[in-house]
Amino acid sequence: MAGLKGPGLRQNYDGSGLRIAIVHARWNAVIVDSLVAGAKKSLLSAGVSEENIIIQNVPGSYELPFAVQSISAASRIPISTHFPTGDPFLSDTHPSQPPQLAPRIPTAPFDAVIAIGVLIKGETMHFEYIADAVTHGLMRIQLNNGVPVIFGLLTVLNEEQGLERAGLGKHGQHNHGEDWGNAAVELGLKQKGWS
Ligand code: DLZ
Repeated sequence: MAGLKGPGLRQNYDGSGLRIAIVHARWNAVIVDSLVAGAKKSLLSAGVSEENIIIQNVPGSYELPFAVQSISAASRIPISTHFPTGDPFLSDTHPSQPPQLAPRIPTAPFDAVIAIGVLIKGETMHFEYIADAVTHGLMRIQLNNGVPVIFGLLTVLNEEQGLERAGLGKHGQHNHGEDWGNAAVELGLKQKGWS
């Protein structure tokens, strides 16, 4: 039975035709790494293949919108328009493109992007400003590009709250990253067509 909170009963979506990017911040790495692992686990169990899960990282949560924008905007343009011989990020040898000109962010299309970061409240207003900017930035990016962005930003008051939501706490809460992986598969499929 579904609980009062959470996304309700899990739907069985087939993610085998999807390509999903996970972009995560490196701040609060123990919590973030567990959330990323949870998201990846859900993607794999929905049938997304390992090679179609691309994981990128940025220093902190404030950098998430820029990275997600780079990936999402490129997702609207076929790879062949950028690079006639394929995606240089994913291949070691790329005859038509000098390595120094190859983009550092993968350009192949993604059906959804999961943005993951953990903001822990401190003694200043820093937390509020970053949480607000990142939240609005990610929403704007998904609406502008038409590529779903899954909101994996935890905004917690202390480390314990973060650990709980990453499945690492004393109270045995589940790993929210798993929900985000499921949401990416569902929205990735719905982005392709609402039937
Ligand atoms: C600076 C900072 C602080 C104080 N706290 C966090 C945090 O809790 N979580 C997080 O993801 N990032 C934090 N950062 C880093 C900023 O997000 C950002 O990387 C820097 O301000 C550089 O733009």
